[in-house]
Amino acid sequence: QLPSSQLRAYADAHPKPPNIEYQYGTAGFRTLGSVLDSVLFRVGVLAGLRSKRLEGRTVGVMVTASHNPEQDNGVKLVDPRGEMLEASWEQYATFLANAPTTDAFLDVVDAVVKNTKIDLSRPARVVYGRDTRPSGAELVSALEDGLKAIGAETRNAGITTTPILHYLVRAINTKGTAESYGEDSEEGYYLKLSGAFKKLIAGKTKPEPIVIDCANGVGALAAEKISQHLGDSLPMILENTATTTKGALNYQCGADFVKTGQKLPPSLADKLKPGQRACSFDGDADRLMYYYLDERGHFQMLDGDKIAALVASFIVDLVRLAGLEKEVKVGLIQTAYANGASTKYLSDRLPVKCVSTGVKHLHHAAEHYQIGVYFEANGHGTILFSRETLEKLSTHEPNTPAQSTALNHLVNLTHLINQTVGDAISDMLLVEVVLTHKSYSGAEWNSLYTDLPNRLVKVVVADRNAFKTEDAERRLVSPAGLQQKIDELVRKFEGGRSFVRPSGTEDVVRVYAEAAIRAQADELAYRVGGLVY
Ligand code: 16G
Ligand code: ZN
Repeated sequence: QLPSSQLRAYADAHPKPPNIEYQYGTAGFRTLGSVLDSVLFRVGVLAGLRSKRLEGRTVGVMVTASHNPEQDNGVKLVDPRGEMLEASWEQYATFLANAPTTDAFLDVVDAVVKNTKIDLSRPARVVYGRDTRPSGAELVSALEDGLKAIGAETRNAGITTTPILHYLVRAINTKGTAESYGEDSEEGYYLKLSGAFKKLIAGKTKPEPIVIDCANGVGALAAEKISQHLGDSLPMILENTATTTKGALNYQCGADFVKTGQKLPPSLADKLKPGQRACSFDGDADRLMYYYLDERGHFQMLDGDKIAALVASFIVDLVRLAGLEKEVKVGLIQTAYANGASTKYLSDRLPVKCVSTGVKHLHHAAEHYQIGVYFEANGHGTILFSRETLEKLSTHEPNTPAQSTALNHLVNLTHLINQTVGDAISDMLLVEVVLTHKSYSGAEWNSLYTDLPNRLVKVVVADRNAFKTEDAERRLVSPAGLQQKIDELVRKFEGGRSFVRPSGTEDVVRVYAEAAIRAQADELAYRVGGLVY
């Protein structure tokens, strides 16, 4: 039986504002922090229900709006293995958030319980964390009310990165089992990653210091801690660490700023020496962008596609060197935003698949390989090792010292990589390992392939829901006739490629175009934009 008088009393304290329609989308709920109180309360209740449905396994709640402006906030749920909330539950989240009154809300709770056959006598366990946003503390107390209302056992992970929260969820649920993911504490995370990193670079030339733009967000705190664990095995220079300065979060810095503007954060302009490696995290440290200034002082960006090219090739080589290429198939997952040059480069080395935008699509597709690598061009990505692969790596008998070394590296990589979700810190350490092993500078890494010039524009349209896509968002099925017009236009541009899709996070339609030369990519984007408008 639901504790309905208790639920009602708490719910009355967190009324839904009228005239706002919330949606649990690709990135959970995300909007202005000032209108999220009722949503956080209701997400607390939902998290409790989700855990009860999963027989008391711990679920996670992360309060963040990632790379969005500081006044925004958001919330998303994490399932017990550390992956995103099962897609079929997104609609329950949306229904709950939009119930106009307490009565309506209680009705939706009842419906969810019936629909998903929840045994309410089961325990509920929830771990939660938040980023550094000023609205975070109050939103967390609304969340806590929801968790109390449903009677959940809770654990507060405090101010932490999104990937650390995902790590904790998995570590808590695998504690004491054969699949233990590590100590279920933030310290456990730092120990796991730094330990694996040190083993992977043992005996190699120590990397030069790396400059890290922490986006003035929670990544600054985590980078500081991992840096203490790494000591001189990876010297770091931390920039944009003003986590308590109002208005600083993601402002003119961070991975999204760099990727969208294809430029350096102004705050780094005087600090980077030519050739020096630098990278940016986003506001919750789950995206990573690398870059450097070339000898002429020009900005050179190494985005998620370049990271994929670097690390996927490295893994393919290690699997071959370990003598496992027949048993362990490595695959790569991209989205339509992947630069065409990266797809070409990677297709020569391993199977490449294209899926719709959004981590859940990439993650699920990657699970179909023994080792599945996925990266979005925006810098979010990770590598998944299937259960059999982990077992094979731990039991395989190498025939030669070279095989043994490669096998050891693979095993250590499974500890270095945060397999629950993209993780700026873990991905940065992974990149540093590969660069160290290959003795690559940024320029050598960059020369693996040359990006095709590309342009992304947003177009405000009357109704973005009128735009429907197929073929992993690469073609439009509606509005009728539009795709043919795009095709005709694209044919006129050498190396041209363009696609149109409705955004899942903003009320706009996005147009992507690439072509053999810069001016043509720009022109194609604007002309396709003209067709859409
Ligand atoms: C969200 C997604 C990201 C995707 C982006 C696309 C997650 C955790 N994040 O940030 O993967 O690239 O949305 O935004 O799924 P758009 O639909 O507005 O282009
Ligand atoms: Zn993020």
